[in-house]
Amino acid sequence: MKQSRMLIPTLRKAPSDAEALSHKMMVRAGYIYQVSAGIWAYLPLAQRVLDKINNIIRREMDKIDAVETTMPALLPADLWKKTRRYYTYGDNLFRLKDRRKHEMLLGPTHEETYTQIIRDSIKSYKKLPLLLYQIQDKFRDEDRPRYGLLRTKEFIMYDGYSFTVDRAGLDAEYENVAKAYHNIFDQMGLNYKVIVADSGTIGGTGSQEFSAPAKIGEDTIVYTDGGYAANLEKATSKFNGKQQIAEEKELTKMATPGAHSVDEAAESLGIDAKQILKSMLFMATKDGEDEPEPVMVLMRGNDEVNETKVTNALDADDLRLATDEEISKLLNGAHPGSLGPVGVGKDVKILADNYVKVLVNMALGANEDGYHYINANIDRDFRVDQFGDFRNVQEGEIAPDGMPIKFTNGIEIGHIFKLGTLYSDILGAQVLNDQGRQTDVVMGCYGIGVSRLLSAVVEQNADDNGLVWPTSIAPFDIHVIPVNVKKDEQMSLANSITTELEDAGYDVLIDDRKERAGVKFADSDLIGIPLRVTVGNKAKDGIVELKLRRTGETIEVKKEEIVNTVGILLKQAANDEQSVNK
Ligand code: 9G3
Repeated sequence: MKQSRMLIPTLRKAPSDAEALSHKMMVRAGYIYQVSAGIWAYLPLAQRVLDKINNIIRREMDKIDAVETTMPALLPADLWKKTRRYYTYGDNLFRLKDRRKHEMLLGPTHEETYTQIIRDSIKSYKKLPLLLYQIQDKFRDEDRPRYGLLRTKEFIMYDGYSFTVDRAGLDAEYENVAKAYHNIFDQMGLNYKVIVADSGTIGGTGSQEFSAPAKIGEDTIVYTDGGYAANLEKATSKFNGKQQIAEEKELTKMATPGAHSVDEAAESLGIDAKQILKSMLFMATKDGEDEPEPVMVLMRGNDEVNETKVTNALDADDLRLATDEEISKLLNGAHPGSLGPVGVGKDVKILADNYVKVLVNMALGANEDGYHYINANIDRDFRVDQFGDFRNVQEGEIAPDGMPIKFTNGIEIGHIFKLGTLYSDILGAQVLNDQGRQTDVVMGCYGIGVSRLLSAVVEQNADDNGLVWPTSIAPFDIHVIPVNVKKDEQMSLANSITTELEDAGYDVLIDDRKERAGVKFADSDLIGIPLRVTVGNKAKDGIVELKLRRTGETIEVKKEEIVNTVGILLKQAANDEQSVNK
């Protein structure tokens, strides 16, 4: 392929608003172009990487009898109203109307659509199991799109759906897909962790998240060297609270002028933050109930609340902090900085983290600005409706596998779910089973963030000079660079090498542009093709230079040895990339 015919608008500098390495480098290397906030165009080099990733996915899907489809992105709202997701997904859902004012939406995922097709097409268990998938744009109106392709309003997703007559069938498909995911990510040379994830709003039971460690990742992965891994929403640690032994002292109201944070209160009262109870007021909404329910959550002063754990404990759809007005109304004039459970009426549900249970003589907000109580005790001075694990685990605590907890950030690249009959029940997808009885089809759903994968690979592989692609998904295998296109011996050797390598089955990009050598080499480093063949002033002796992008390793070879040497170097590079996961 001639570089003079490619569109690769490389830049010397990254866009000023780019923070993530992958955002900076993929824009600078001319792979992607931002059309608008969260809306990106894939330029020719990114297109080629996407094609290679998709072909790896298709190969692995073929192996597990998954069959490819393509669903419409433009969907009628009615099934989404039936599953109520038209309402529960709020502003994230792109809604629109057609010319006849019919309510439509742009698909953020396709459970409803696939279930509808199965409902209308499959009536007998004999036609199951089925494993369907697509690789297609999804639309989610992200509030804060950022980090290039990592969080966008339109993105490419692989989404697969399994349909079986029973749970055992689902377990089998789920295992096949999980294995296929390992093969896909291993072939891409990705470093990733499989974490027991919170199945969150998709419902169903059981799910696994595939997360690629990266500084910029928005997921916090909790892991140990013993193999435990979970995302922060799910992570738990061995309870190590010790029951405090002290007689209950008299509840006393103390003036703590200007103390609004835990530390200020601890300072003002001269006690340890661990003895201070942090109280937060949330408003929880369950789909269908229009009135949010006020919930106070109590936590040790040095702990952080995990809102997903609270949301799951309440079986709520949405949870948010109460506004100052709501706080004032519900806790008669209380100030957000000195909330507490003492005197709080039954109209506010009170949850407390397990570590609160063992505390005695606590200090906490008096629901009055500038005042706190000391020596507050559970049952005597305030009620707790429900204890539970509502806190974020902290580094160093002991994980369920007995090892100390470590944190890292990760990019969610895949997520697989056991849905059960959630959607087939609501939408009426049933089959006659082998007993002649109607039964809801059992489903699983499986996702890979395909466009997000580009960023994950870049985050894990780029260096200061630009992108470094694993050989399995590089846009080209080899970058042939005639240093001076005006010199016949260089251009003709470069062309013959290109033809020879293409005939040997390699994807070759030849930089035939009339550019200075410095520009060509800088662009070549940016683009990140794994192996470069430089045809310079030794062309007249039939000698060229090979250079591996990842290691910078350079060797000179005679033109007769090129195909052979290239084969050895690329095979070695591929092996090195696979070992990252072993
Ligand atoms: C929505 C919007 C955003 C969403 C969803 C629905 C995430 C939604 C979860 C899933 C579950 C699986 C099939 C492939 C694998 C993931 N964000 N999810 O359902 F309407 Cl606006 O997408 N779907």
